[in-house]
Amino acid sequence: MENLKKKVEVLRESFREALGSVRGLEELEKLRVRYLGRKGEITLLFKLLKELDPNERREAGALLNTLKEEVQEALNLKKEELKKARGREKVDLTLPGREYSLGGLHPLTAVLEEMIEIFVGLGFKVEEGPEIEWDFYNFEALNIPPHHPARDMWSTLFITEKMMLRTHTSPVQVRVMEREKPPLRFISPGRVYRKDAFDASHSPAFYQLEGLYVDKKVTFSDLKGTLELFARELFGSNTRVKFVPSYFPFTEPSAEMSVNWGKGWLELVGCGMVHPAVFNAVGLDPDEWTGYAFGVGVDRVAMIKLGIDDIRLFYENDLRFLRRYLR
Ligand code: 2NM
Repeated sequence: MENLKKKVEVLRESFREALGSVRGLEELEKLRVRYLGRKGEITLLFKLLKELDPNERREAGALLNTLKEEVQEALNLKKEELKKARGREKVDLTLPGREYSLGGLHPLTAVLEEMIEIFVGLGFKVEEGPEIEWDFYNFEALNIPPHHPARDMWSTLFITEKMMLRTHTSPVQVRVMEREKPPLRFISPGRVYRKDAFDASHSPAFYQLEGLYVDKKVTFSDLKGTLELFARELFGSNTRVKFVPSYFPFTEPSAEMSVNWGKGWLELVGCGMVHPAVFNAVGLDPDEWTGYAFGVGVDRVAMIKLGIDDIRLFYENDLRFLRRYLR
């Protein structure tokens, strides 16, 4: 009996040790056979039971059963552990990577950035400002006093009597002129708002890029040269431009620049020499400073460049449309 107890202890120890060094399911199965198989070490001990006295046999049997259950339990646990580990390692390194979408620029953004790059290349800085503006910056400083009929040129979305959604990005230029000392050379791209219903050529929110150059002795020739260069960069080097007189309250003289496109001309850019009243409003002496300014509708340019005849395509965000113009 004492002999048997010792054997059980020895077996228990050797099993623990062997289990600890098992690395795979096949090794585990071998271990099971070695201890619990038909000729396993524990199975053989059971066969010794019948050589014991019946009263000792009961105690020894319980001892062996406990050992057997212990070993079985430990084997099961280890099996689960190994199965889990094998699942973790089941990675097929030859599979191609999972494709993930990087997305891309909205076609309007792409065209806007192209336009910005042209002016940056010409030495213009980029300035931004608020989309909700004071009457002073959106109108008054731009030589458009309250109740003046020129206000009807913009279908303004008012927030209060003195606050509105900006109808152009000119207020950004007023802010910069107010804040910084010339010479100034910058563009102000951004979103602007008008009280227009959506149709093929109108959107209540659209994009503008305006430019301003203030220095001593700026001439209309400087304006023409810069805008012609812009048109050729944007539409190709054999693009032709023409300037036709126009009217804006904030420039004098004012003009529209048209670009030849197909058989005809497209009015693309409004421009002119900064009106003395604008300089006065921002505290610059109109006898000392001169400047030119211009404004381009980004949506219009993008529609022409991409061959689109409905501005609403830019704002519906139909993925079939957006993907069509992904570059
Ligand atoms: C245009 C056309 C002509 C313009 C004028 C100014 C400022 F602030 F200098 F007075 N900013 N933008 C301007 C001039 C804008 O857009 C069609």
